[in-house]
Amino acid sequence: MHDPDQRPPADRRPTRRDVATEPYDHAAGGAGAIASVGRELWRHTGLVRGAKLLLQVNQADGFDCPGCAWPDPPADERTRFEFCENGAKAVAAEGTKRRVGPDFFAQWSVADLEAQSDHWLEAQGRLTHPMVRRPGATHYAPIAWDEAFALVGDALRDLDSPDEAVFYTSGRTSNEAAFLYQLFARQFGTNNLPDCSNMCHESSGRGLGWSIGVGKGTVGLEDFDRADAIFVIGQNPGTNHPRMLTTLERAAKRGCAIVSVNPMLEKGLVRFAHPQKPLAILGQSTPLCTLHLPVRINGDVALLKGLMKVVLEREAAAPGTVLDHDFIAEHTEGFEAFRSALEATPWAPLLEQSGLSREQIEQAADLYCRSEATIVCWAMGLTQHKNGVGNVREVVNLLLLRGNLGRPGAGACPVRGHSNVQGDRTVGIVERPKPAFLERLGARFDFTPPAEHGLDVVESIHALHDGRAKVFVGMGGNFVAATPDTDYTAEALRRARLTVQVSTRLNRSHLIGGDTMLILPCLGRTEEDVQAGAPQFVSVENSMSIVSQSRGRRPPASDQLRSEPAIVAGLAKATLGDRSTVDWDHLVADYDRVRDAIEAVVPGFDDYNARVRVPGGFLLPNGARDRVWRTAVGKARFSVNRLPEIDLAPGQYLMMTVRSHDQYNTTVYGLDDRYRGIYGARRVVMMDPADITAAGLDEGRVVDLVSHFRGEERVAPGFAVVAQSLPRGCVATYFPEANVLVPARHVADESNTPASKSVVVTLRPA
Ligand SMILES: Nc1nc2c(c(=O)[nH]1)N[C@H]1C(S)=C(S)[C@@H](COP(=O)(O)OP(=O)(O)OC[C@H]3O[C@@H](n4cnc5c(=O)[nH]c(N)nc54)[C@H](O)[C@@H]3O)O[C@H]1N2
Ligand SMILES: Nc1nc2c(c(=O)[nH]1)N[C@H]1C(S)=C(S)[C@@H](COP(=O)(O)OP(=O)(O)OC[C@H]3O[C@@H](n4cnc5c(=O)[nH]c(N)nc54)[C@H](O)[C@@H]3O)O[C@H]1N2
Ligand SMILES: [Mo]
Repeated sequence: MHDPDQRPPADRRPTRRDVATEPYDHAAGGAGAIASVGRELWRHTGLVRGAKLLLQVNQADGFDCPGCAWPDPPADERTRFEFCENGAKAVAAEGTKRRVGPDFFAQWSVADLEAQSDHWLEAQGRLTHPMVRRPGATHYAPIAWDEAFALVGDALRDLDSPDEAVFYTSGRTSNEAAFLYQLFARQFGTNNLPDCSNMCHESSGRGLGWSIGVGKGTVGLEDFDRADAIFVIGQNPGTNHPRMLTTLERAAKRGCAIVSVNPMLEKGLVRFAHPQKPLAILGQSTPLCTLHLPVRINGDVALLKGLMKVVLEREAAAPGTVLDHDFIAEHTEGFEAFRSALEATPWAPLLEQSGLSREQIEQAADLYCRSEATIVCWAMGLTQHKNGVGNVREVVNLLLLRGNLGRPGAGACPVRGHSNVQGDRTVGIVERPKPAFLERLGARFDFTPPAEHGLDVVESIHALHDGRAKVFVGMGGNFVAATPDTDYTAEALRRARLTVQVSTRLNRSHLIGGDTMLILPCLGRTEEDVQAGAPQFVSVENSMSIVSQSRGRRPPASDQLRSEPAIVAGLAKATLGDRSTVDWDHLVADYDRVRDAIEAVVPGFDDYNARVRVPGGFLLPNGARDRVWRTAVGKARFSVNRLPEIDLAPGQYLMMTVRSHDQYNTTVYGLDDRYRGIYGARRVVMMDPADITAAGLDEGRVVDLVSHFRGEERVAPGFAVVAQSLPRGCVATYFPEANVLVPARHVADESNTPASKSVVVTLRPA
């Protein structure tokens, strides 16, 4: 499972590795970004073709960037260049000229492919034909679409119960495909619909749902133009949401305070030069960050509690001037219990656990108290901890104190990952569906959907491992590489009878699977989708609940490719046959019909087909934005969250797994991490220079990483030590190389999200 490019040979294990490190002292973005895009386009698409493709990104009549879920500016404010360096890499990868077809699979056995690195696999190009690896075969062989569908249908019908099948979704799937996919799974009879959200913002959904009655953010892009303070907690926008930097830059220029809470001083938040503005290339950059708080890993609850203690102290010193008493009285519940718990919390553990001084926390509190409108943004640094849901609830506590919800310039902003991960949930990709949703789905299609809750990602892994699940279908994504506990998960997938991957490019999940493995190649976002002779478009929902259309215009990578909706229809027909109350062919022949069905089932999609055609799309309703609280108590709720227990024995470190600047999740574009100044290697462990010295190590030294969980040990061999400014006791590695160290049972309370940002490790000399 390890990247063999970088794995030390077992017999001759080096003790040092050359990793070039060089401090990156330029602004983020700027000329460095342009050079990097140029290289990626050249490699995959050729410059002219690539440039044409980029002009269509995020245009009202083009396709939605397959990169992140950061919203686009209103249609009339878009420039010709609404893409970022990393979105450009994602587009280039999809538009690659390279092809992985039957010849390729005849040449390469599955075992040979397994020995290649993830980076190499993805770089081979686009999948062109349906392929099957039959039981016992060494190679994949071509298979006709109808035969492939029949194979899946037979396997599914053969199961003792529909709950023995698992239907995974990654967040690039369009609303239309996702809706059909969940309809298929539920007509088949299961709610086993795990998705990448389970590993991503599930903690946000749970925390926000409990606290404010909606599991989504409450701000729009326009709020960033009115905020006085923006907190960015546990997020690295310079790399993962580069277009957000443009928004932050605008805010910083008009004097908005920007506070970064992050163990690392992420480059993108320090200085930013807009890569599409010539002046920026000449070196004029905006200082973005007003205050950086280098919190210890998982020290956020402690920090937020400290910050709120200061807010309460300021209120006590000048009553009536700090808290929004009217808001608290009218809109919230639980304030007194929250206040007394906080007052009873001593400072010492808060300072100890956050790793910050009281002065640092007071500085942040000053900015918060002075701001009349505050937005808090966050991402994986808050969600992927045992107390991920608690982290999110503490963020809401902070916002509630000064009424920072449901008014201009203020609110909660969980910044989503995949470009349609939010939309997939909205249209029904959820393993714990609400009864009202099932009722409307059943009524629209005249059947009784299963009511029992299904399996999430981690539960699916265990079920496959135990034999409770036997068939795995992946609608996009790279399950084996993205999930925790790589060896355990790989074994789980190998125990399946059948694993099916609907994919655009080759990845590890095509090589590690069940007795029979099937690859169903699909169209990408950028490609023209024609059904029944007519071109179609799909729709997606961004991080701020705006639904808009996405239309690909390029000729497909192969004439064999089918669209995701068409593939779902094929699978459904072959599986359900006459049992189905859905006319799949009719539905999929015109995506307007799918959208009509979504409108009938999901609230907020009124006039879907008309409104999605308006440039810029439409906003879905969101109670909390209008101060309508759909919580169990009808109000927004203060919560009391325990301080996490972080017990590190001597020699142990808390490890976070993060993304480099040169990857999209499990897709590794290259081996450099420009803003962090790390070049040419990904099997590295980032440590503070003081920790390196204290441990008797030096830069370049190769160590094995050992994780510790409930007496179990997991080992990842051969990581080179690199220096990076971090709080003492905190280290960082890259996802997915380090996933082998993340125990599948080390998950967040309530959301069951793998706690991949707080893994206890020791370093062993290699
Ligand atoms: N180019 C590119 N864009 C992407 C992706 C990609 O891989 N590449 N992935 C997409 C997806 S699916 C997602 S979910 C998002 C992910 O976006 P991010 O959440 O920004 O991604 P990570 O690299 O996981 O970064 C987490 C950040 O949290 C910090 N952090 C870690 N632990 C803690 C902690 O305990 N407390 C605090 N305060 N901070 C902490 C890390 O230092 C890091 O800066 O990006 C999306 N966009
Ligand atoms: N240790 C650790 N683990 C993590 C994380 C972490 O921070 N640390 N982050 C987690 C997070 S936030 C997430 S979201 C998950 C991501 O988990 P996934 O979504 O499962 O993984 P990706 O790497 O985004 O999936 C990439 C694959 O999707 C396929 N693909 C690309 N475009 C399309 C398309 O248009 N259609 C279809 N059908 N397929 C397509 C390609 O074949 C590509 O190989 O990983 C999680 N795992
Ligand atoms: Mo994600």
